[in-house]
Amino acid sequence: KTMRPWWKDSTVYQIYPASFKDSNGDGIGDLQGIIESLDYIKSIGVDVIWVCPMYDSPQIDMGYDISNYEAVYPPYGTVQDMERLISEVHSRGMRIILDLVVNHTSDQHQWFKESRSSKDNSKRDWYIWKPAKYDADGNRTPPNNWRSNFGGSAWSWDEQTQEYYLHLFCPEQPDLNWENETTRQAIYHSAMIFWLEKGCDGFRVDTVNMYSKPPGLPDAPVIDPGSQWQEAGFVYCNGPRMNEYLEEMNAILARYDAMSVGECPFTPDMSVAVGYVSEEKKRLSMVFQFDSVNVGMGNVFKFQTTPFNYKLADVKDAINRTQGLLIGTDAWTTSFIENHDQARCISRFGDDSPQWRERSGKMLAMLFGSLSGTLFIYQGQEIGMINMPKEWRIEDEYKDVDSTNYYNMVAKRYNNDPAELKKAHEALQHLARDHARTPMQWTASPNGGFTTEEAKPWMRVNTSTKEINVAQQNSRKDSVLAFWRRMLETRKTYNNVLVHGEFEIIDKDNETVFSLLKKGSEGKALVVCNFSGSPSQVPKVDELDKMKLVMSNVDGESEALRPWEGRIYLVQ
Ligand code: TEU
Ligand code: CA
Repeated sequence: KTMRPWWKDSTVYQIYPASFKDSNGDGIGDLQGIIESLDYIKSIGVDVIWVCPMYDSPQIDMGYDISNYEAVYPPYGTVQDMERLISEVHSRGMRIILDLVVNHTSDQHQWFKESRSSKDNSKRDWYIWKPAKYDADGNRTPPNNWRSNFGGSAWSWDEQTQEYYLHLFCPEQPDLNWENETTRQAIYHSAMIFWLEKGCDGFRVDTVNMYSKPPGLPDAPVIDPGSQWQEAGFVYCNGPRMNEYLEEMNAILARYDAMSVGECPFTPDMSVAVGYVSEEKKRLSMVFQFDSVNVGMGNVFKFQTTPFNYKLADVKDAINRTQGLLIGTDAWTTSFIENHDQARCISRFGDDSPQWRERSGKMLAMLFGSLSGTLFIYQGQEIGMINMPKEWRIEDEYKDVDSTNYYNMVAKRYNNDPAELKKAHEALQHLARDHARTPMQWTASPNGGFTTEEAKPWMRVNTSTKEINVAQQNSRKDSVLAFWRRMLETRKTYNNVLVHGEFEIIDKDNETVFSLLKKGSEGKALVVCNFSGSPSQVPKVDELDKMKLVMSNVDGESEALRPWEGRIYLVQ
């Protein structure tokens, strides 16, 4: 057997600590809750867990605003609990990766407090400070027109020192200045080495391609003439020093045989992505590209879209691009369709009505479980959790700053115009990050077994927990959970085809059936997925008669594909 890095053949299970399992009845998930659930996680058949930020934080952006890399957010537990979690994961033969959030810190981090204290503080240059500009009327304006990811200008004015600082996300998330060598070393020691020394096996690297900013911080092209602030992702991502920074980080990770998976938005140029994950270049183990999860999102604002306005061809193109990264290169990639920033895939790409939600969920499991690269699944995806009920209120049942900022922006911009507000609400019902963040559904009881029945969960439990929950699915052979377990076994059995095979779309113009071939060193697979609520035909494939059906999400034989049916055929 060839020596392959351990992370290539792994499946990763992502945990969102606030919403996974509350062990002490305060309504907030915690590390002890994760520890108590490790046998369940192991039973799914995954190899690695990824824990979203559990660091100390004011929680403006759910822990992606870190005030101390070397401490745990007290409601989640302590550093000692993390040490226990790491050793409990290892003793079960699994690995654990943490979130590395180092494009920015919280404004409550000691580093930023010092940086903002005066212009001549020794940490002033650890963040990105610029003087104001003035328009023709003498009004103060930010250094450029960049829009923050959560709306508004990406710059905030600091009264005390009379300069602007950059924040690509919330004002409470100031961007670190990676050009400062001392800052980089501090980041590496506090955010990486501290946890690697404790035994963590690598990192999911947040916004990995934003650290190096373009020289001169040029304006973004105007695509939203109605606003001062413009989407600037294509301007500030993948700056000139990215490769250098990644090589520095990788040198540290290599000492610990640790993996890295970098989040890589705004990277349409595949050669840039390949440059990050080429084995020879030694920069990152793999990246998350956004092609698939962005399907159906608007260009100016991601929420500016009509729900379901995408075509199956868009999904095919997206997967074709990201799988294509492996062809003829020494690169590695990922397969995923959910995470804590995305709505539930059944509600977006399947059919979440009671009639079809399990079947379409299994079909999506089959599609993404058949792609090459390291597979990532998000908590609740394995039981087919769906979006929050439509009638939930933006005012209090949606919690994410991304959702509420967008809704408030629309209200202001269109003077509370009911038609515009309705459109925004519908987009949020479809795409908000909140849908992924409702508590994990363990049982059929009103709080879903996430916390005690007396407790008030920090976010309301989806009422679907009555029908969609771990307890019920554990005892059913035909559940989504049972299907995922079989899928992950099949992925291991046919590893050379499903994990490492070469991807090819066939019957590309078919508007209802997604058909793909995977060619591995020891065989070939045909995967067909019927993306519709009506019967469809299996495409004509040369060797179909020689292939054997290894998996289907519908019982019994049938020539035609039944609604939302998926099948995997194999020749060896
Ligand atoms: O996300 C970064 C990112 O590029 C997005 O997908 C982001 O969610 C979107 O632009 C919001 O409209 C990462 C984290 O995954 C996310 O949860 C954090 O909010 C963000 O970084 C800031 O740390
Ligand atoms: Ca708790």
